[in-house]
Amino acid sequence: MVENITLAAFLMQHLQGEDRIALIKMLGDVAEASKKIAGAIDHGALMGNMGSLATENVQGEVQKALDVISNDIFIECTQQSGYVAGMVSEELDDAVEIAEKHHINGQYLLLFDPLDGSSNVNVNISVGTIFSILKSTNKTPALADFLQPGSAQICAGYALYGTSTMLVFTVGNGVNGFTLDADSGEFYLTHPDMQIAADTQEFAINMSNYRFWQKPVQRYIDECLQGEEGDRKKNFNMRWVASMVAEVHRILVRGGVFMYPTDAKSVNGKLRLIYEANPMSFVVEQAGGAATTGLERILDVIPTGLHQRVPVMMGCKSEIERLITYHQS
Ligand code: P6P
Repeated sequence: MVENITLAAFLMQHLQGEDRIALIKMLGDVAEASKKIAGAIDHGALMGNMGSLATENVQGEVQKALDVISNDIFIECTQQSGYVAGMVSEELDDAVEIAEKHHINGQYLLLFDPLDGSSNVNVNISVGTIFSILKSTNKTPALADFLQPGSAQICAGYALYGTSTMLVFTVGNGVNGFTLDADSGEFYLTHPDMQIAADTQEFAINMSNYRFWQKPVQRYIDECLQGEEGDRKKNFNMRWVASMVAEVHRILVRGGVFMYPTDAKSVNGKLRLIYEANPMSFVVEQAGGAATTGLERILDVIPTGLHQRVPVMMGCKSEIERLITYHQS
């Protein structure tokens, strides 16, 4: 804990600019939502909420009970801030429009994945919530307002429901992490100014897709596996949690790269651009890392659909630069 600095105190002391009051309110609401989602997960098995529903989301993925519960909690906690004009959720086909009378103070957009990695909840592995905040030029947002490139984000971050519950976010001047004290219900600054290590010996990728990858990715992984006998002349370690939030958090804390690239099964990869890749890319870049599709900076991609997917490689800048070079040759 850093000098007992609560989230609220940090926001009051550090946020500046025209969006200051809006972000203080919205981040407070996101923190409240993450506390309630953490509680729902903790009690999931006790409440019989660990199973799957008969429904599928827009991605065609079977929804877990906690997917829907987390989605409802997030919307309930954030829709009445007076600043949010619209929302996009991984769990909902269309954008949620907030009546103008409920956001007289501004028109911000909240894009989120309420429970990323939810297939892990019933095996008790860390999951998370990912969120992104944009500004709309229209009091009643149109589809185009949600389809801004990631470089337009004013705030992004995640809640991690792991061995402890954390909230990690950026507003464009660095990344800070807060840990929930369950006894008091307060988030405390525990990870100030998070920075991704300049070098790494750790990569995260689902190796079972090896045969489907394009050559540049196969080359990169082959060299990691060849270790000190190969061109890299150093040994690598591998991790795969199947929970993007947990992987990215590990990379912020101890370095590494996270990869969900194009593969022959899914030409645009698996991860969604506007509420997974963009917010995590903003955080990673603000922590001194890099994030690419292999062909372009993720934050420069112009979205064409609310749920479009994009290839993702992010983390230690030198490793991402190597991957970009391999994709160019
Ligand atoms: P696979 C979770 O479903 C997710 O969207 C990410 O959090 C995670 O990194 C990835 O998919 C896991 O995918 O194919 O290994 O199950």
